[in-house]
Amino acid sequence: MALIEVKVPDIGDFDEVAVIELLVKPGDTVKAEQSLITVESDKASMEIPSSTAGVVKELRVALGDKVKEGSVVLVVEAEGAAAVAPAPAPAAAAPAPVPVAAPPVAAPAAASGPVEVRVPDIGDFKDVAVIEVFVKPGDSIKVEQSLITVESDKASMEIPSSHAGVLKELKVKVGDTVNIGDLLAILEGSVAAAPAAATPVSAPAAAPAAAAVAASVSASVSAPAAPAHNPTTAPVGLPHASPSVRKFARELGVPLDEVKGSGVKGRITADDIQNFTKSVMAGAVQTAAQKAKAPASTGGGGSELGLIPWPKVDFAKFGPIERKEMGRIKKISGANLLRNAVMIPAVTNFDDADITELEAFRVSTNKENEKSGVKVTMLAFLIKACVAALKKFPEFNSSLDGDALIYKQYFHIGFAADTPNGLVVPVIKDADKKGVLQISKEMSELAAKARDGKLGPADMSGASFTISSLGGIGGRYFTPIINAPEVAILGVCKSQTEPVWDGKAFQPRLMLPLSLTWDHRVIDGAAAARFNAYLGQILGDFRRVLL
Ligand code: CAO
Repeated sequence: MALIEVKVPDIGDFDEVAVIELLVKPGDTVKAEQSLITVESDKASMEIPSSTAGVVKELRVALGDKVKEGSVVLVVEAEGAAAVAPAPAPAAAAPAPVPVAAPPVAAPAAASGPVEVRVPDIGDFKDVAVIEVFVKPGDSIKVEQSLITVESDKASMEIPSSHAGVLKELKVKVGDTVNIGDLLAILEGSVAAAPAAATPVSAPAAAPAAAAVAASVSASVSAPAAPAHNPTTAPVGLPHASPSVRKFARELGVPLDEVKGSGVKGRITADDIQNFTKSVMAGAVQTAAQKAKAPASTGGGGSELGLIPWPKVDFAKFGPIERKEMGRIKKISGANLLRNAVMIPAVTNFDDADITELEAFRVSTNKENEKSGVKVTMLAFLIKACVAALKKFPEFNSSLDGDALIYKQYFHIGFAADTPNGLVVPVIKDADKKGVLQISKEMSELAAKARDGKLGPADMSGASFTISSLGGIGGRYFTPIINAPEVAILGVCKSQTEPVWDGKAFQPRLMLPLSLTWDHRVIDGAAAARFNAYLGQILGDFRRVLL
C-alpha cells in the first residue's frame, strides 16, 4: 500500500484560496474524484476532489488555511498502485488539461450601441445551471459586476459582465443551463469592455490548464474577465455555502438566504441546513414563504396544513348524480369559513336565557305598533343586549393584530342572513346609538336587500361582533364559526317553554338557547361563561341595559 500525497491541482489563476470546509477526516475511505475540501475565493467556491482512492491517513490542511496549486491536502493510503493518479488533476473534473481557447465572447473594447454579454470560457464544463440572477432590466451594470451564478455538481461561480452599461435585456433565468458563448444579456450605452474580456486569451499564459479541474471553471471565468477585481468585495447576494451544501438545500427546498451559517465567516454548512429543516418541521421557525402565507390577523401563525388530499370519488358509480357549480357567495363564504375554522382555536359555550318577560313585552309592543309597520324582532333585542355585554367585556369586541389587540370603541353588529344564494352577514352600524325599533327596521331592510342580492360591500363590512340566529327555524344549540377578524360570535336557536325550578316549584319559562363561540387566543373560558351569564341577566330583565 502506497502513501500518496493528494495535492491541490491547477486551480487556474487563483493564488491562495481559503479552505472553508473539510469534507473528509482521517480514517475515511475516499473514492477517486470524491470531494475532499471546499475552497473559496471572493467570486467562487469549489470542491477539490481526490486524485486517488484509498483511506485518509492524515489531513494536512485546516479550516482557514490558504492553499494554492501544489499544496498538500491530505495523505491517502492508496488501494493499489494502479489507483494512484499520475497527476493531482482530478480525473472526473477534466480527464486532461484543456488549454483555454479564445472564447467566442470577445467583445469590442469599447462600444456605444447595444453590446452582447456572453458566457466566457468556463473551462470544460457543459450545461451548467443558472442558480441565481443578480440583475434585472434597467439596472446599471459595471464592468466585472456579477450577473448570474451558475453551478455544476462541483462548483458554483459568478459570471461577471464584460462591459458596463444599462441592462436592456436579460437572456437567461434561474433554471436555464448555459454553455460557453451563450448570450446572457444585452447592454446599452456600453462604455468599455473589461480589458481581459476583450482579450480573454491573455489568461492562458497564467493558467495554462485552467480547465483541468472543477475549480478551474471559476478561474477561467474570473481570470479573463476580472483582471483587477477587488478581493474584499463580498459576493453579491450569494449566501456563503459550498456547491454540495447548495445542492443539499435545493433538494430539501431550504431557502439558503434564510439559513444562519455557523461555519467560518458565517458559512452555511450541511449541519446548518439540517438544523434549519428540523426547526421548520418542529414549528420553531417559519420560512419567509410560510410567513407570507399566514394571514396577518393570526399574528404570524399558521401555514400549510400538510393534509392528505381530498378524497376523489366517482359518485356516478354509486347512482345517478347531477353536478352544479357553487354560486359566487357560497365560494367566497366557504373559503372564509374554512380559514376561520382552521386558523382560530375556537371554543363554544352553551347557556340558556330566560326570555319569558322579554317575549311578552315584544309581543305586546308589536301589538301596540301594529300600524307602524315595524315589527320588533327578538334578534333586535339580542343585538341591544349584546352591545351591553360587549361594553362590559370589551375583549369580545376586539380583533387580533399580530401580538396586539385592537379594542373597538364602536359597536357594529353583524347578523347572519340566509338567502337563496347563500349566507351573507349584513351589519347594523352603531347599534349602541340606536333603539330596538330602529334596529328592527334596519334589520328588516337589510334582510330584504340580502334576499334580493342587493347588499353592497358597505352593508356587509365593519362588524365588530356577529349574531347568527336560527331562532325562526329551530334547533337547540350549534357551534357557529367566528367571522374573522372578529373574536366571538353568538349563535341563537329556537326558544322553548321549559320547566325551570324556582326553588319551590317548576315554573314554565321561555328559554332561549345561546351558543357563544370565542377565540381562545383572546378570550378565556371564564370570561365566556361570564359573558353568557351577563347576557342571560339582561335578556331576563331588559331594564339592566339602562344601567
Ligand atoms: N325563538 C323562537 N322563535 C323565534 C326566534 C327564537 N329565537 N327568533 C325568531 N323567532 C320567530 C319570530 O318571532 C318569527 O315568528 P313570527 O313570524 O310568529 O313573529 C319567526 O321566528 C321568523 O323570524 P325571522 O327568522 O323571520 O326573523 P328573525 O328576526 O328571527 O331573523 C334573519 C331574521 C334574517 C336573521 C333570519 O331570517 C335568517 O336569515 N336566519 C338564518 C340565519 C342563519 O342562517 N344562520 C346560520 C348561520 S351558520 O350557517
